[in-house]
Amino acid sequence: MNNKDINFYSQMLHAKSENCKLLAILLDPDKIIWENLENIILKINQSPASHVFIGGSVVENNSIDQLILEIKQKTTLPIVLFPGNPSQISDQADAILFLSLLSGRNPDYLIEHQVQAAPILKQTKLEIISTGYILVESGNETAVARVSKTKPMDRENGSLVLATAQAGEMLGSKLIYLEAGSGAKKSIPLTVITLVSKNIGIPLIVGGGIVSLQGIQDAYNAGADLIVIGTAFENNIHFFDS
Ligand code: 1GP
Repeated sequence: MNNKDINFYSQMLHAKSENCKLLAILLDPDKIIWENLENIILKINQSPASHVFIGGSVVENNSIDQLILEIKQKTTLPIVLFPGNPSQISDQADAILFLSLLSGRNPDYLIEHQVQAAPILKQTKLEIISTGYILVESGNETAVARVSKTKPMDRENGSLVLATAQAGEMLGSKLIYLEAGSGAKKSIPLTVITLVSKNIGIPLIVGGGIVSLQGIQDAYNAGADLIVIGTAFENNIHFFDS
């Protein structure tokens, strides 16, 4: 069966219940070199990726629709929007992470962008997945912190990260995304991944600063259901070759 016949959230629930791990490669439309796209997709098809995520904190070009159409011609992997703001919505994708930045206290990223996005999303066929998005301190200022003007959570304070994730679940989030930030020096502490995954009932996405295959394995072992790899693949499309 084509994996597009199964919706994204069902895949996430299945991954969590069956302990079969998922992997998303994140493509930032601003950073894609179009001449390389064919090779990039070829390498994605050869990799263990189960999904392609599309998005970025500041996507400045208007090429998301075109990028997705091009990608869809060359892969059957589901395409999930991971938008930095409502301008990054595209009906060409299969699903969208409808994010609320729960770690921050900036109302624009908690609810304002979502209000702006709702009427646009109503016009699309996208599968919409409410996602509690939690930014955790990672050793350097990341684009998410800069653009959202919010502080990341203390990486040593796992219980506060957990309480935030649980609040998200109680508010109706269907997924929790623990984010260290793209290009983070330090990825999410394994202890925090384990604490959160063991104490929420919804699937867990982990991303930011994972730069080795061992790092992926460690985050899976700690309890991540889906891992997002952006920078490591962007810098080296042979990242998954071994
Ligand atoms: C960023 O979690 C993703 O939102 C991926 O981060 O670019 O560090 O892999 P990296």
